[in-house]
Amino acid sequence: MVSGRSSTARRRAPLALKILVAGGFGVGKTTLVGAVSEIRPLRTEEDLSEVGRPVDDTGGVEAKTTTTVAMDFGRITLREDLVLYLFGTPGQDRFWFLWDELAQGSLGAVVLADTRRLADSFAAVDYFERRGIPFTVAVNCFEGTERFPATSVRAALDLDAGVPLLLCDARERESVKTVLVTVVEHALDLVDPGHRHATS
Ligand SMILES: Nc1nc2c(ncn2[C@@H]2O[C@H](COP(=O)(O)OP(=O)(O)OP(=O)(O)O)[C@@H](O)[C@H]2O)c(=O)[nH]1
Ligand SMILES: [Mg+2]
Repeated sequence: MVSGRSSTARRRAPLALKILVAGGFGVGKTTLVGAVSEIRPLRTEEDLSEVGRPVDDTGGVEAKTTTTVAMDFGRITLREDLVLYLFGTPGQDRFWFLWDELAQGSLGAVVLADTRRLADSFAAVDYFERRGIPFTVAVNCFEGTERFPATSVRAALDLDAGVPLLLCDARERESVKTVLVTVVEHALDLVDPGHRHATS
């Protein structure tokens, strides 16, 4: 039987997966989405104002002048039949109410971490653990910061043995792509242990 246009189109449609990019305030989420997105990333940056000072914890990132107030959005084609839609979460506590909405339908998540302020990533790790959303931790290596062995970071974050942890530079496309491939592989391993490696 000759297949119609719609079935051909269906066959060719790439697999689209939703990935969250989470982590504490100023850890590099917006930077990460911008580094890999092949479309102009949607950003929702607002100035960090004096009004927000009492509620926004800017300790350690005093040079930061803006913050994400809703989400970042970007897209990357990992392979011709595999597209990722990236949703960056806002980093500050006052935006927690948005997370459940953003997390809906996501395959997995990256938790970005900064070793100078690891505790800022605890909430994101807890969030994904509680909801059973597969996640990978990526330590964003800012220049001049001390490098800690992966085992210490794992212990500090109290990660389960199966959770991948890797180092990255959120500004570097290739580095971020490696993180995203790890997220997808890990998530697919959990949801479908028999899957053929979708990103290889
Ligand atoms: N040196 C260095 N600077 C970085 C890196 N990643 C991000 N930055 C800088 O750190 C600052 C914070 O980055 P953002 O990407 O806005 O962080 P964020 O996690 O989106 O912040 P919020 O949305 O406010 O929580 C920006 O000034 C970036 O240019 C990095 O890997 N190395
Ligand atoms: Mg941001």
